[in-house]
Amino acid sequence: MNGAQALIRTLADAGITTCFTNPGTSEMHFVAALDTVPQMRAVLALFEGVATGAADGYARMSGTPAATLLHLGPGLGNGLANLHNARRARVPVVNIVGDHATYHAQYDAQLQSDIETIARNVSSWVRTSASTHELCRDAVEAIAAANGPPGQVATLILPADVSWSEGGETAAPLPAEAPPVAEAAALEEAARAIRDGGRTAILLGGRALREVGLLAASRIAVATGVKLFAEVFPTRLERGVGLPPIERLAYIPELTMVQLGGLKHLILVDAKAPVSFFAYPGKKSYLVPDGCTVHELASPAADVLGSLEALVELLGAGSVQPLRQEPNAPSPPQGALTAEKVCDAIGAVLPEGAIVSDEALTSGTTLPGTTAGAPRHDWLTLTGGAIGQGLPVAAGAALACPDRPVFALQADGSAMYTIQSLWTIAREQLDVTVVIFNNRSYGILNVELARVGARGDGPKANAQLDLSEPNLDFVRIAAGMGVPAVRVDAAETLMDALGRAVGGPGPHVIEVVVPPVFSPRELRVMPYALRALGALPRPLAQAVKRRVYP
Ligand SMILES: Cc1ncc(C[n+]2csc(CCOP(=O)(O)OP(=O)(O)O)c2C)c(N)n1
Repeated sequence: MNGAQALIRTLADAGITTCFTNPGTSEMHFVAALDTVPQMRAVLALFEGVATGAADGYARMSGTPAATLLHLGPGLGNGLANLHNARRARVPVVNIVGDHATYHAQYDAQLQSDIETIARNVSSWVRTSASTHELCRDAVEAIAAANGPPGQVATLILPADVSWSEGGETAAPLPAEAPPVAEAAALEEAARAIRDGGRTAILLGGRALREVGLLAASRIAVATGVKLFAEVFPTRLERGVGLPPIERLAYIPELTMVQLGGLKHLILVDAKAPVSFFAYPGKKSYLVPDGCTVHELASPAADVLGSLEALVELLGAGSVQPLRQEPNAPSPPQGALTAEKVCDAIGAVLPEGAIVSDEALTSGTTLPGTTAGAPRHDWLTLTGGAIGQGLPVAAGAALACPDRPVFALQADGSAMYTIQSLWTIAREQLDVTVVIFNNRSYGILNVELARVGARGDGPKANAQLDLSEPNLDFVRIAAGMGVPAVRVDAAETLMDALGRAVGGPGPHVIEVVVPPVFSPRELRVMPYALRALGALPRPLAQAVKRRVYP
């Protein structure tokens, strides 16, 4: 066996059976070796950001890492934004990054670069394998690091001669260590905070947003009256009929502060204390209210579910019935399309077992409300804020769960970062329905322009946020990559198109042409309205918040 053959076998033996690739010359022995290991599925992506985002989506849904195969520093660099999102999602990813042969490095050939420096930004484990003999031992260490918990990005750099040389030796997977349950002191502290009587909330993130965690947290909430929140951008939120509903923290900090207002205790479970996504002149970055004490029940490295269940026991809430979402679908919309009507339509048709990759951004503002009472489904979001994640994550999720329908709810600007995903979705014949909200703008940046207090919205500034001239034609773009597509601008035709998509296997693209969610007038008053919100009494502020951000 050469190094590459042993490496692929070692990956497969450790449960890594999918590799998202975009190879080059230095990876040719790895490519050639793929056929020697039948368990390994190799999926070509036409841009590295598609490969890394697909690995993220795959891990979110399967719980096991996928591998990526990337070409030296530039290839890894192209994949960085979605590795950043994967890091923030705390999911396992194992990158195999090809490099020049060890003896070639001294010549500083054209593609030579400092791969480790690029890798370190997103990877908590980085190593350049020094010899064929050591390669697979390095690989099992990479896999163990990726698996965590918490899940992490691990990057194994594979020099071409380490890959092609004979003498490869497979290595057995390293035993996984069981993560610790919260210590008695942390459990007692959380229980005391909950019994204290002041307004208390539990903020759930990461793995706590899966069914078992939600059920445990809901038992606590029903038994004690604490409020439950989900982090703003969950990795994977299990929701819909029969599961405990949970309110997500808002993206806009003024709205988050309404949600958190008056809190005396905030208990973190696999989540960080909330901070504002960006700094805004004169506004707070740290969103925990003054006077609120933060308690960490379980860090991302802990046994998160075991810790929640231990707290249920401590509070004597084991026999309490959790809250369960009732069915509740919006009526099918009618007439000229708006983003809100599209969100209603999604809520009306979302089928049982759907996986939703949500990168709808401003157009999806009302989605949390319109889909809350849909049949049970999973919701995957933009964990790291680096756009261009939605389509690759949808592809990876569909590969991980071939029996489940996947919906990519996708803003137009973000779609264009990794639009090549459509080609992979077509080639692998994945059951993905892509709904592209074509509002012909970087809508959220118009909001941000108003909010940061930047003066001046001259023609040059506006042109940076405008996607018309020329209008993007997603029907032709999709068709050119092998995905059948339709464009709709009326609610009735949208319902027909969604009906066809739900009724038959994908892939499908539905381009919906919608106006931006916020009109220029609303954008002008927004900063003042948000400021006024902070001055309202909490119940009133809550009611207003729920109208704009359900
Ligand atoms: C990798 C990366 N580049 C740039 C940005 C900055 N950015 C944030 S939102 C956005 C535009 C989003 O527009 P679109 O996807 O059309 O959604 P809309 O805001 O119109 O709903 C940009 C460029 C980012 N977050 N990530």
